[in-house]
Amino acid sequence: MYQYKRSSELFDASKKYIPGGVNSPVRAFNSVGGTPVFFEKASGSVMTDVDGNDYIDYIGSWGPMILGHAHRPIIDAIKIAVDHSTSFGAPTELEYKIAELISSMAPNVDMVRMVNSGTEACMSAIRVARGYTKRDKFIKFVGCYHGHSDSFLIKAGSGASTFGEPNSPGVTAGTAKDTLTAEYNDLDGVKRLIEDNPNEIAAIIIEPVAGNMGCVLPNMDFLKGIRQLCTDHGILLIFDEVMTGFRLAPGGAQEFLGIDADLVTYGKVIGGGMPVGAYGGRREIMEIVSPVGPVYQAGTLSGNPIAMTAGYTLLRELNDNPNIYQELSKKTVYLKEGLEKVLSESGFSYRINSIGSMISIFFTDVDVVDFNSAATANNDKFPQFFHEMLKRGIYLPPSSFESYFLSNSLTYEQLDKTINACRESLDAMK
Ligand code: KE4
Repeated sequence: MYQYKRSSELFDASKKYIPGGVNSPVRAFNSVGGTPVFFEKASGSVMTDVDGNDYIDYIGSWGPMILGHAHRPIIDAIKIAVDHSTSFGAPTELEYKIAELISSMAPNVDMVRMVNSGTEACMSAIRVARGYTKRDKFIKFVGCYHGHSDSFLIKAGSGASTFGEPNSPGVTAGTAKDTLTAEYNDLDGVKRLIEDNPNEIAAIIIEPVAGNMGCVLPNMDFLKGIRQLCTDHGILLIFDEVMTGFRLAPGGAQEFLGIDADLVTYGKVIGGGMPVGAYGGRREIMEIVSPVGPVYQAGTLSGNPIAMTAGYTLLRELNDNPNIYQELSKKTVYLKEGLEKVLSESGFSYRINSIGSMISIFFTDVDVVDFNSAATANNDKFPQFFHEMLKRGIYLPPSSFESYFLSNSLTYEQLDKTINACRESLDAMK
């Protein structure tokens, strides 16, 4: 039987020095209740907590661990790099090599700038779009999360929506006025915003596959529609691929869905678990970024050699072995079919959305296509399910507004264990 004695002790101790005892809100288990599990180590698809309990991991550090934790080639490469200093604050050959590799993998990315988080990537992309178009406003979608920069905390998804404070204190009215919001998959809503704000909108930023309201798929006519609207109105289409980049395909959602973006933001996989974000796009746009152009953006640790080593090692393996994506997709389909079977026999209302190696279970009887439908699943069923799975050694994201991420280190035996744990958990919930 799982016990969380040491996690509880550490949680109590941490709350004295860290707000909520965590360095990112979703980790506090506010949405599911109970004590967050503190971890000590992980390898492949198994994480071990401070009480010695093992879990099959479906968070993967929120996306980076696409080939599993402590992936040996990454660890070995970092061990070599770290002996040559942990930071130079000056250009290195590796930064050129990873930029060249990203440009070869991602469509429409002639140039890329490294930053240190997905938030930094998205806020920088908005600034570039504003500088390039000389317009102030941008459109985002309710339930999409682009990091915690002020202009995004307007009906944000992910932690903010779970947190119940869609408009975070500290965001000024002056900032909020330039952020327009539409419903995901609602093309008419976007058209109305463009008509109501003629020649004022610099960008539309979107998660091409949403992961911050749970996994929500785009209607392809919607996605093609906003692409066309952007082209017609001189608006830059920004794909926030912090989750989908290098996960759905080597070329991310642009390749997987066949839609061209004007700017793309990255995070998570690109750093192999180290703090890395990036934004990139066509040369004509990216050359307005300092020091070539006037749009300023900078970072002490941007392109950090250890982070670049981890990211480059991972991206090179993904690029050299595209069969990984088929293997990941097969495992995700296998898991989804297994979960469908046990959920369909459980008597509980549910939906499962999945694409590539992203998947989410929603305890609702409506199709989940946007934030409002996702919110119908934010009920007492998910917390019960989460904890029943946790004590059976399955570690899911602690919120119904999150996508699960599969890693290619998952075995079919672990997938079967997950499906069986789901069956037992649903039985225990009756
Ligand atoms: P970071 O600043 O957390 O590296 O990236 C922000 C971000 C931007 N865009 C998308 C699509 C994202 O999913 C994220 C961050 N994702 C969350 C998971 N929902 C990170 C987990 C957390 O906030 O602790």
